Amino acid sequence: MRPDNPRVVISGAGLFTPSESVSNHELVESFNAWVDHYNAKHADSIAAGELEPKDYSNVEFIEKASGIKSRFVMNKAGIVDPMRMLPRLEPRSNDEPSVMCEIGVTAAKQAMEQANVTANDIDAVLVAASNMERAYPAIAIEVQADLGIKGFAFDMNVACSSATFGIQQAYDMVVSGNARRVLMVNPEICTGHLNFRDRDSHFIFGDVATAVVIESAAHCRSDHAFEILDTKLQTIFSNNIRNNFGFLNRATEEGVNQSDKLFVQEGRKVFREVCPAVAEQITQQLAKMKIEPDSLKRIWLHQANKNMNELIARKVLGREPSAEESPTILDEYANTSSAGSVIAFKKYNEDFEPGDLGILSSFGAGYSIGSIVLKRI
Ligand code: CO8
Repeated sequence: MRPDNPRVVISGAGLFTPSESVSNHELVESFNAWVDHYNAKHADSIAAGELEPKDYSNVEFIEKASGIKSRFVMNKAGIVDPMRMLPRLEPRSNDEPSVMCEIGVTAAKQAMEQANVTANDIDAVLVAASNMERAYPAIAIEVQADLGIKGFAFDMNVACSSATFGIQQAYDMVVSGNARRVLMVNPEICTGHLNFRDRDSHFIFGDVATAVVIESAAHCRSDHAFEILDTKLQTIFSNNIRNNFGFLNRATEEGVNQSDKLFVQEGRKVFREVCPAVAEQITQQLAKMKIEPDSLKRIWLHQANKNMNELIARKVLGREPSAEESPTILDEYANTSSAGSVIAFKKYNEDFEPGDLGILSSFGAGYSIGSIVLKRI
């Protein structure tokens, strides 16, 4: 696509998986205990028709609607406690690494090891994620300092597409010569902004961190590199996935702690609008590159919903995708926002031979869609 540019590669990928996980059964048990408590507490208002009773959640529904069986989390006890239903993360002093920095650095070290690079080889750090645990200083600068990297660093947020947008930023920095190598990190603590009391979405997300190193092929010392043949980004404004948490909340006190300050979505609309847009973007991108969809060895899709991924892969390939062609990690990890497609890439690329092609794609709030065509070199 860009014949005059230097060739750029993803030379290493890393993954941090929390040690704790919550099964659908455990999540539903805690949700239903809270429902019983809520309905008993408001029995009079419910009987008077002033308040709707809450409905139970259901393990079978969750697995059928989403494909999710469990999710890794930073703190299980707080989430499954029906009187709390949110993670409990101990406060840290300003002299300790922040939680996002800590898990990001763990993933970053793995990516750097696979890329066969040290801190001195890297010139820029991006932390790209769907939420940041503080406004400033940037988590990326903290990660940079923790790893002893010189140069510059900044945070960016494109919700579920943060990683693919981050890869394109890194690609551009390498092509322009502004950085020899870029470390792009995705610490996603989704349970911190998930409403565990919302029956429609309480099962969707988990926590994780991923990282990749991006550099020119000429500098690459990795025996595990994938050339970035093309990147394509698209955004289309939508309120169907939204979180109104922000620094102005305190200026309108009546809104503080309301449910719109957490993840909210119109899941059906998202499904209907996003799937065709993603399939079309990938199809057009491949056509422009004269790549037959059938010649792709793998599609590493964003991991939001099993049915969504089957539909997108079917539209792109024009036939039923096999489990090897479009792997899922969703059953075990749930939706981990921007990290999902990178987890799929990390876990399912060992069988690639030089010349094999794949596409890594994300989609989510914004709406935002990113697709990166990769070739094993
Ligand atoms: N248990 C039992 N029944 C339920 C439950 C439940 N937990 N939840 C809903 N139901 C019921 C509903 O009440 C409804 O009943 P009825 O038919 O009687 O009205 C029925 O089940 C069907 O409900 P839905 O129509 O909502 O169910 P769907 O089949 O559409 O499945 C999904 C719901 C799984 C949410 C599906 O719509 C979906 O996956 N949509 C796409 C979502 C998506 O991909 N979103 C991307 C968001 S991620 C992103 O962009 C990043 C944001 C930043 C990260 C945030 C971190 C927190």
